[in-house]
Amino acid sequence: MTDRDLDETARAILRANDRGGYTIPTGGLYPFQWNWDSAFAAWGFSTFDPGRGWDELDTLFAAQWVTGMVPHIIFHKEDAGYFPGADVWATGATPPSSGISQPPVAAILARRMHEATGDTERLRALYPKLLAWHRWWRDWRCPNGVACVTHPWESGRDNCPDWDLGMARVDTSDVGEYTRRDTGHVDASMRPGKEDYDRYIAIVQFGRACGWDQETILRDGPFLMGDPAITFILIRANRDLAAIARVLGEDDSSPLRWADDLEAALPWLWSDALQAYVARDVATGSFASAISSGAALGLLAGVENAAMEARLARIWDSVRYGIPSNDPAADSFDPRRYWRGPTWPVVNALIAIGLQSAGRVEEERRLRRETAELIRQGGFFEYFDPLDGTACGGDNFTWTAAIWLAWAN
Ligand code: 9WN
Repeated sequence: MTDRDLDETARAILRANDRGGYTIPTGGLYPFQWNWDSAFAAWGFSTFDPGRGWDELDTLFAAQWVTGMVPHIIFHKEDAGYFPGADVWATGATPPSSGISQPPVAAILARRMHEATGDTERLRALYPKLLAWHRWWRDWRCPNGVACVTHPWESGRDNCPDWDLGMARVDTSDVGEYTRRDTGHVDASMRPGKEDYDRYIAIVQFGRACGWDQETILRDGPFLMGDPAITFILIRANRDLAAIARVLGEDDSSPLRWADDLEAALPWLWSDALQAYVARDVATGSFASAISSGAALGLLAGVENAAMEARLARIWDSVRYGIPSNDPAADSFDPRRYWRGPTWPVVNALIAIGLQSAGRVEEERRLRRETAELIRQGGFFEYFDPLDGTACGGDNFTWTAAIWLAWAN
Protein backbone atom coordinates (compact mmCIF):
# COMPACT_ATOMS: atom_id res chain seq x y z
CA MET A 1 0.00 0.00 0.00
CA THR A 2 1.31 3.45 -0.85
CA ASP A 3 1.05 6.36 1.55
CA ARG A 4 -1.72 7.80 -0.63
CA ASP A 5 -3.66 4.54 -0.25
CA LEU A 6 -3.17 4.84 3.50
CA ASP A 7 -4.56 8.39 3.36
CA GLU A 8 -7.68 6.97 1.72
CA THR A 9 -7.97 4.21 4.31
CA ALA A 10 -7.52 6.68 7.16
CA ARG A 11 -10.27 8.91 5.81
CA ALA A 12 -12.50 5.86 5.36
CA ILE A 13 -11.90 4.87 9.01
CA LEU A 14 -12.93 8.31 10.25
CA ARG A 15 -16.05 8.20 8.08
CA ALA A 16 -16.90 4.65 9.20
CA ASN A 17 -16.50 5.54 12.88
CA ASP A 18 -18.66 8.65 12.44
CA ARG A 19 -21.96 8.21 14.27
CA GLY A 20 -23.39 11.56 13.18
CA GLY A 21 -21.51 14.57 14.60
CA TYR A 22 -19.24 12.44 16.77
CA THR A 23 -16.89 9.52 16.18
CA ILE A 24 -16.38 6.42 18.27
CA PRO A 25 -12.75 5.30 18.86
CA THR A 26 -13.42 1.92 17.20
CA GLY A 27 -16.44 -0.32 16.63
CA GLY A 28 -17.10 -3.01 19.27
CA LEU A 29 -14.48 -2.19 21.90
CA TYR A 30 -15.39 1.51 22.36
CA PRO A 31 -18.93 2.29 21.15
CA PHE A 32 -19.29 5.83 22.62
CA GLN A 33 -17.68 9.26 22.26
CA TRP A 34 -14.44 9.60 24.23
CA ASN A 35 -13.05 12.99 25.12
CA TRP A 36 -9.44 13.12 23.94
CA ASP A 37 -10.11 10.64 21.12
CA SER A 38 -12.61 13.15 19.77
CA ALA A 39 -10.13 16.01 19.87
CA PHE A 40 -7.72 13.90 17.79
CA ALA A 41 -10.57 12.89 15.46
CA ALA A 42 -11.34 16.59 14.94
CA TRP A 43 -7.71 17.22 14.01
CA GLY A 44 -7.82 14.34 11.52
CA PHE A 45 -11.11 15.45 9.96
CA SER A 46 -9.77 18.99 9.61
CA THR A 47 -7.30 17.74 6.96
CA PHE A 48 -10.09 16.91 4.51
CA ASP A 49 -13.38 18.18 5.95
CA PRO A 50 -12.76 21.14 8.30
CA GLY A 51 -16.46 21.69 9.04
CA ARG A 52 -16.79 18.11 10.24
CA GLY A 53 -13.68 18.63 12.39
CA TRP A 54 -15.28 21.57 14.21
CA ASP A 55 -18.54 19.63 14.53
CA GLU A 56 -16.66 16.94 16.44
CA LEU A 57 -15.47 19.46 19.02
CA ASP A 58 -18.93 21.05 19.21
CA THR A 59 -20.52 17.68 20.02
CA LEU A 60 -17.91 17.04 22.68
CA PHE A 61 -18.43 20.42 24.33
CA ALA A 62 -22.21 20.11 24.10
CA ALA A 63 -21.79 17.51 26.85
CA GLN A 64 -19.89 19.94 29.11
CA TRP A 65 -21.25 20.06 32.66
CA VAL A 66 -22.32 23.39 34.19
CA THR A 67 -19.22 23.10 36.37
CA GLY A 68 -17.05 23.34 33.22
CA MET A 69 -16.01 19.67 33.36
CA VAL A 70 -15.97 17.92 29.98
CA PRO A 71 -16.67 14.22 30.62
CA HIS A 72 -14.42 11.44 29.48
CA ILE A 73 -17.23 9.38 27.86
CA ILE A 74 -20.50 10.60 26.36
CA PHE A 75 -23.06 7.83 26.03
CA HIS A 76 -25.11 9.20 23.12
CA LYS A 77 -26.79 5.87 22.46
CA GLU A 78 -27.07 2.79 24.62
CA ASP A 79 -24.72 -0.08 23.81
CA ALA A 80 -24.29 -3.18 25.93
CA GLY A 81 -20.88 -3.87 24.35
CA TYR A 82 -18.96 -1.69 26.84
CA PHE A 83 -18.64 -1.83 30.61
CA PRO A 84 -19.13 0.33 32.66
CA GLY A 85 -21.99 2.02 30.81
CA ALA A 86 -24.12 5.05 31.71
CA ASP A 87 -26.19 3.09 34.26
CA VAL A 88 -23.07 2.32 36.31
CA TRP A 89 -21.80 5.91 36.29
CA ALA A 90 -25.30 7.25 37.09
CA THR A 91 -24.24 10.88 36.84
CA GLY A 92 -27.72 12.10 35.84
CA ALA A 93 -26.10 14.26 33.12
CA THR A 94 -27.77 15.07 29.80
CA PRO A 95 -26.55 13.68 27.46
CA PRO A 96 -25.59 10.75 29.72
CA SER A 97 -21.89 10.86 30.53
CA SER A 98 -19.22 9.55 32.86
CA GLY A 99 -18.31 11.56 35.96
CA ILE A 100 -14.60 12.18 35.32
CA SER A 101 -12.66 14.05 32.63
CA GLN A 102 -9.73 13.22 30.32
CA PRO A 103 -6.52 14.92 29.10
CA PRO A 104 -7.35 18.47 27.97
CA VAL A 105 -5.80 18.35 24.50
CA ALA A 106 -8.70 20.13 22.72
CA ALA A 107 -7.25 23.66 22.90
CA ILE A 108 -3.88 22.45 21.58
CA LEU A 109 -5.50 20.81 18.57
CA ALA A 110 -8.14 23.50 18.00
CA ARG A 111 -5.36 26.05 17.68
CA ARG A 112 -3.64 23.90 15.07
CA MET A 113 -6.91 23.35 13.23
CA HIS A 114 -7.52 27.08 13.11
CA GLU A 115 -4.01 27.80 11.88
CA ALA A 116 -4.47 25.29 9.08
CA THR A 117 -8.03 26.08 8.03
CA GLY A 118 -9.06 29.53 9.26
CA ASP A 119 -12.66 29.33 10.47
CA THR A 120 -12.29 31.94 13.20
CA GLU A 121 -16.02 31.89 13.94
CA ARG A 122 -15.97 28.18 14.84
CA LEU A 123 -13.02 28.83 17.14
CA ARG A 124 -14.80 31.83 18.70
CA ALA A 125 -17.81 29.69 19.57
CA LEU A 126 -15.55 27.17 21.27
CA TYR A 127 -13.38 29.59 23.22
CA PRO A 128 -15.59 30.21 26.30
CA LYS A 129 -16.13 26.46 26.65
CA LEU A 130 -12.42 25.73 26.51
CA LEU A 131 -11.83 28.47 29.06
CA ALA A 132 -14.48 27.05 31.40
CA TRP A 133 -12.96 23.58 31.11
CA HIS A 134 -9.46 24.81 31.88
CA ARG A 135 -10.85 26.75 34.84
CA TRP A 136 -12.46 23.53 36.07
CA TRP A 137 -9.08 21.81 35.95
CA ARG A 138 -7.61 24.67 37.92
CA ASP A 139 -10.41 24.71 40.52
CA TRP A 140 -11.01 20.99 40.93
CA ARG A 141 -7.89 19.10 39.92
CA CYS A 142 -4.95 21.16 41.15
CA PRO A 143 -5.23 20.81 44.94
CA ASN A 144 -1.50 21.33 45.43
CA GLY A 145 -0.53 23.10 42.24
CA VAL A 146 0.03 20.32 39.70
CA ALA A 147 -2.80 18.57 37.83
CA CYS A 148 -4.11 15.50 39.65
CA VAL A 149 -6.39 12.68 38.56
CA THR A 150 -9.13 11.09 40.64
CA HIS A 151 -9.25 7.91 38.54
CA PRO A 152 -6.63 6.30 36.27
CA TRP A 153 -9.19 6.61 33.43
CA GLU A 154 -9.09 10.38 33.91
CA SER A 155 -5.42 10.30 32.88
CA GLY A 156 -6.21 8.48 29.62
CA ARG A 157 -3.24 6.20 30.45
CA ASP A 158 -5.24 3.68 32.40
CA ASN A 159 -2.89 0.99 33.71
CA CYS A 160 0.48 2.72 33.34
CA PRO A 161 2.90 2.20 36.23
CA ASP A 162 2.32 5.78 37.42
CA TRP A 163 -0.83 4.66 39.21
CA ASP A 164 0.37 1.45 40.87
CA LEU A 165 0.92 2.99 44.30
CA GLY A 166 -2.38 4.84 44.42
CA MET A 167 -4.25 1.84 43.02
CA ALA A 168 -2.77 -0.47 45.65
CA ARG A 169 -4.58 1.57 48.32
CA VAL A 170 -8.03 1.23 46.73
CA ASP A 171 -10.31 -1.04 48.76
CA THR A 172 -12.20 -3.47 46.52
CA SER A 173 -13.97 -5.53 49.17
CA ASP A 174 -17.45 -4.15 48.28
CA VAL A 175 -17.18 -4.10 44.50
CA GLY A 176 -19.46 -7.09 43.87
CA GLU A 177 -19.93 -9.03 40.64
CA TYR A 178 -19.72 -7.46 37.19
CA THR A 179 -18.98 -8.59 33.64
CA ARG A 180 -16.20 -6.99 31.64
CA ARG A 181 -16.81 -6.50 27.93
CA ASP A 182 -13.36 -5.37 26.74
CA THR A 183 -11.79 -8.82 26.90
CA GLY A 184 -14.53 -10.13 24.59
CA HIS A 185 -13.27 -7.77 21.85
CA VAL A 186 -9.47 -7.96 22.16
CA ASP A 187 -6.78 -10.25 23.57
CA ALA A 188 -7.04 -10.21 27.40
CA SER A 189 -3.25 -10.30 27.77
CA MET A 190 -3.10 -6.83 26.16
CA ARG A 191 -5.66 -5.33 28.57
CA PRO A 192 -5.54 -4.23 32.22
CA GLY A 193 -5.93 -7.15 34.67
CA LYS A 194 -8.89 -8.19 36.89
CA GLU A 195 -7.37 -6.56 39.96
CA ASP A 196 -7.07 -3.26 38.05
CA TYR A 197 -10.70 -3.48 36.95
CA ASP A 198 -11.96 -4.11 40.50
CA ARG A 199 -10.20 -0.94 41.57
CA TYR A 200 -11.46 1.08 38.59
CA ILE A 201 -15.01 0.07 39.50
CA ALA A 202 -14.53 0.74 43.22
CA ILE A 203 -13.47 4.32 42.42
CA VAL A 204 -16.52 4.78 40.15
CA GLN A 205 -18.77 3.44 42.92
CA PHE A 206 -17.37 6.01 45.34
CA GLY A 207 -18.12 8.87 42.91
CA ARG A 208 -21.60 7.58 42.31
CA ALA A 209 -22.32 7.17 46.04
CA CYS A 210 -21.45 10.81 46.74
CA GLY A 211 -23.42 12.07 43.73
CA TRP A 212 -20.17 13.06 41.97
CA ASP A 213 -19.61 15.79 44.54
CA GLN A 214 -16.12 17.04 43.74
CA GLU A 215 -15.36 18.33 47.22
CA THR A 216 -16.05 14.88 48.67
CA ILE A 217 -14.07 13.15 45.92
CA LEU A 218 -11.01 15.33 46.52
CA ARG A 219 -11.23 15.09 50.29
CA ASP A 220 -12.26 11.47 50.87
CA GLY A 221 -11.98 9.74 47.49
CA PRO A 222 -10.06 6.46 47.19
CA PHE A 223 -7.56 7.74 44.59
CA LEU A 224 -5.81 11.06 43.99
CA MET A 225 -2.45 11.31 42.24
CA GLY A 226 -0.45 14.10 40.64
CA ASP A 227 -0.12 13.40 36.90
CA PRO A 228 2.93 14.70 35.02
CA ALA A 229 1.24 14.07 31.65
CA ILE A 230 -1.87 16.12 32.36
CA THR A 231 0.19 18.80 34.06
CA PHE A 232 2.34 19.15 30.93
CA ILE A 233 -0.65 18.96 28.60
CA LEU A 234 -2.44 21.62 30.61
CA ILE A 235 0.59 23.93 30.59
CA ARG A 236 0.68 23.72 26.79
CA ALA A 237 -3.11 23.86 26.44
CA ASN A 238 -3.31 27.01 28.58
CA ARG A 239 -0.60 28.71 26.52
CA ASP A 240 -2.38 27.69 23.31
CA LEU A 241 -5.64 28.99 24.76
CA ALA A 242 -3.93 32.32 25.46
CA ALA A 243 -2.80 32.39 21.82
CA ILE A 244 -6.38 31.63 20.73
CA ALA A 245 -7.61 34.50 22.92
CA ARG A 246 -5.17 36.86 21.18
CA VAL A 247 -6.41 35.79 17.73
CA LEU A 248 -9.99 36.41 18.85
CA GLY A 249 -9.19 39.75 20.48
CA GLU A 250 -10.30 38.40 23.87
CA ASP A 251 -8.80 40.04 26.90
CA ASP A 252 -8.21 37.42 29.57
CA SER A 253 -4.84 36.69 31.11
CA SER A 254 -6.07 33.73 33.20
CA PRO A 255 -4.76 30.91 30.96
CA LEU A 256 -1.23 32.32 30.97
CA ARG A 257 -1.35 32.67 34.74
CA TRP A 258 -2.65 29.10 35.12
CA ALA A 259 0.19 27.82 32.91
CA ASP A 260 2.80 29.69 34.94
CA ASP A 261 1.33 28.40 38.20
CA LEU A 262 1.42 24.81 36.95
CA GLU A 263 5.02 25.22 35.85
CA ALA A 264 5.97 26.72 39.21
CA ALA A 265 4.44 23.69 40.97
CA LEU A 266 6.37 21.13 38.87
CA PRO A 267 9.11 20.49 41.47
CA TRP A 268 6.47 18.59 43.49
CA LEU A 269 6.52 15.91 40.77
CA TRP A 270 10.31 15.71 40.51
CA SER A 271 11.73 12.40 41.72
CA ASP A 272 15.36 12.71 42.75
CA ALA A 273 15.68 8.95 42.70
CA LEU A 274 14.54 8.62 39.07
CA GLN A 275 15.73 12.06 37.91
CA ALA A 276 12.43 12.60 36.14
CA TYR A 277 8.93 14.02 36.59
CA VAL A 278 6.77 11.13 37.72
CA ALA A 279 3.33 10.59 39.24
CA ARG A 280 2.97 11.15 42.98
CA ASP A 281 0.36 10.04 45.48
CA VAL A 282 -1.23 13.06 47.17
CA ALA A 283 -2.12 11.22 50.39
CA THR A 284 1.24 9.57 51.05
CA GLY A 285 3.66 11.73 49.05
CA SER A 286 5.18 8.58 47.49
CA PHE A 287 6.54 8.73 43.96
CA ALA A 288 5.81 6.23 41.19
CA SER A 289 8.68 3.84 40.67
CA ALA A 290 9.14 4.07 36.87
CA ILE A 291 9.43 6.77 34.21
CA SER A 292 6.41 6.74 31.92
CA SER A 293 5.66 8.60 28.70
CA GLY A 294 4.10 11.20 31.01
CA ALA A 295 7.63 12.48 31.58
CA ALA A 296 8.27 12.79 27.83
CA LEU A 297 5.29 15.12 27.54
CA GLY A 298 7.50 17.70 29.24
CA LEU A 299 8.64 18.31 25.68
CA LEU A 300 5.08 19.30 24.72
CA ALA A 301 5.04 21.85 27.53
CA GLY A 302 8.46 23.24 26.57
CA VAL A 303 9.84 22.41 30.01
CA GLU A 304 13.63 22.29 29.91
CA ASN A 305 15.55 19.96 32.18
CA ALA A 306 18.89 18.40 31.20
CA ALA A 307 18.71 15.48 33.64
CA MET A 308 15.27 14.52 32.42
CA GLU A 309 16.35 14.83 28.78
CA ALA A 310 19.17 12.35 29.41
CA ARG A 311 16.69 9.82 30.84
CA LEU A 312 14.33 10.28 27.93
CA ALA A 313 17.11 9.87 25.38
CA ARG A 314 18.13 6.58 27.00
CA ILE A 315 14.53 5.33 27.02
CA TRP A 316 13.91 6.27 23.38
CA ASP A 317 17.18 4.70 22.25
CA SER A 318 16.34 1.44 24.02
CA VAL A 319 13.37 0.73 21.73
CA ARG A 320 12.96 0.63 17.98
CA TYR A 321 9.68 2.49 17.51
CA GLY A 322 8.45 5.68 19.16
CA ILE A 323 8.35 6.71 22.80
CA PRO A 324 7.31 3.75 25.00
CA SER A 325 4.62 4.25 27.65
CA ASN A 326 6.94 2.75 30.26
CA ASP A 327 10.71 2.54 30.72
CA PRO A 328 12.03 -0.72 29.20
CA ALA A 329 14.51 -0.89 32.09
CA ALA A 330 11.67 -1.04 34.67
CA ASP A 331 10.41 -4.34 36.13
CA SER A 332 6.87 -3.27 35.28
CA PHE A 333 7.68 -2.93 31.54
CA ASP A 334 5.44 -5.14 29.37
CA PRO A 335 5.73 -4.31 25.65
CA ARG A 336 2.17 -5.35 24.70
CA ARG A 337 0.10 -4.62 27.80
CA TYR A 338 -1.69 -1.39 27.11
CA TRP A 339 -0.04 1.54 28.96
CA ARG A 340 2.70 -0.57 30.59
CA GLY A 341 5.11 -0.48 27.66
CA PRO A 342 3.54 -0.08 24.21
CA THR A 343 4.02 3.05 22.13
CA TRP A 344 0.92 5.09 21.34
CA PRO A 345 0.83 7.10 18.11
CA VAL A 346 -1.27 9.84 19.74
CA VAL A 347 1.24 10.40 22.52
CA ASN A 348 4.04 10.48 19.94
CA ALA A 349 2.05 13.13 18.04
CA LEU A 350 1.75 15.32 21.16
CA ILE A 351 5.47 15.00 21.89
CA ALA A 352 6.16 15.91 18.26
CA ILE A 353 4.13 19.11 18.62
CA GLY A 354 6.53 20.11 21.39
CA LEU A 355 9.58 19.15 19.34
CA GLN A 356 8.28 21.21 16.42
CA SER A 357 7.73 24.25 18.63
CA ALA A 358 11.27 23.93 19.97
CA GLY A 359 12.71 23.66 16.45
CA ARG A 360 14.08 20.19 17.20
CA VAL A 361 13.74 19.14 13.59
CA GLU A 362 15.77 15.93 13.61
CA GLU A 363 14.07 14.41 16.65
CA GLU A 364 10.64 15.36 15.35
CA ARG A 365 11.46 13.72 12.01
CA ARG A 366 12.68 10.57 13.75
CA LEU A 367 9.54 10.29 15.87
CA ARG A 368 7.35 10.83 12.81
CA ARG A 369 9.28 8.28 10.77
CA GLU A 370 9.09 5.63 13.50
CA THR A 371 5.37 6.20 14.06
CA ALA A 372 4.62 6.14 10.32
CA GLU A 373 6.57 2.90 9.96
CA LEU A 374 4.39 1.25 12.60
CA ILE A 375 1.25 2.25 10.74
CA ARG A 376 2.63 1.26 7.32
CA GLN A 377 3.59 -2.19 8.62
CA GLY A 378 0.75 -2.89 11.02
CA GLY A 379 -2.21 -0.72 10.01
CA PHE A 380 -4.37 1.67 12.00
CA PHE A 381 -4.25 -0.12 15.36
CA GLU A 382 -4.76 1.37 18.79
CA TYR A 383 -1.11 1.01 19.92
CA PHE A 384 2.08 -0.96 19.11
CA ASP A 385 4.86 -3.02 20.64
CA PRO A 386 7.81 -0.55 20.70
CA LEU A 387 10.39 -3.34 20.37
CA ASP A 388 9.19 -5.28 17.34
CA GLY A 389 6.32 -3.13 16.04
CA THR A 390 3.53 -5.69 16.56
CA ALA A 391 0.14 -3.99 16.16
CA CYS A 392 -1.99 -4.28 19.33
CA GLY A 393 -5.47 -3.59 20.69
CA GLY A 394 -8.35 -2.41 18.51
CA ASP A 395 -8.12 -2.14 14.71
CA ASN A 396 -9.49 0.66 12.46
CA PHE A 397 -8.79 3.05 15.28
CA THR A 398 -9.99 6.64 14.92
CA TRP A 399 -7.11 8.40 16.61
CA THR A 400 -4.42 6.45 14.79
CA ALA A 401 -6.12 7.28 11.47
CA ALA A 402 -6.42 10.91 12.56
CA ILE A 403 -2.79 11.39 13.48
CA TRP A 404 -1.72 9.67 10.25
CA LEU A 405 -3.62 12.35 8.32
CA ALA A 406 -2.70 15.31 10.52
CA TRP A 407 0.90 14.49 11.37
CA ALA A 408 2.55 11.13 10.63
CA ASN A 409 2.14 10.76 6.87
C1 9WN B 1 -11.42 3.92 29.56
C2 9WN B 1 -10.83 5.19 24.11
C3 9WN B 1 -10.10 5.13 25.45
C4 9WN B 1 -8.90 6.10 25.48
C5 9WN B 1 -8.01 5.85 26.70
C6 9WN B 1 -7.65 4.38 26.75
C7 9WN B 1 -8.92 3.54 26.81
C8 9WN B 1 -10.91 3.25 28.27
C9 9WN B 1 -10.91 1.76 28.46
O1 9WN B 1 -9.70 3.78 25.65
O2 9WN B 1 -9.60 3.79 28.01
O3 9WN B 1 -11.55 5.29 29.36
O4 9WN B 1 -12.01 1.22 28.62
O5 9WN B 1 -9.84 1.12 28.45
O6 9WN B 1 -6.82 4.11 27.82
O7 9WN B 1 -6.86 6.64 26.60
O8 9WN B 1 -9.36 7.41 25.51
O9 9WN B 1 -9.93 5.00 23.06
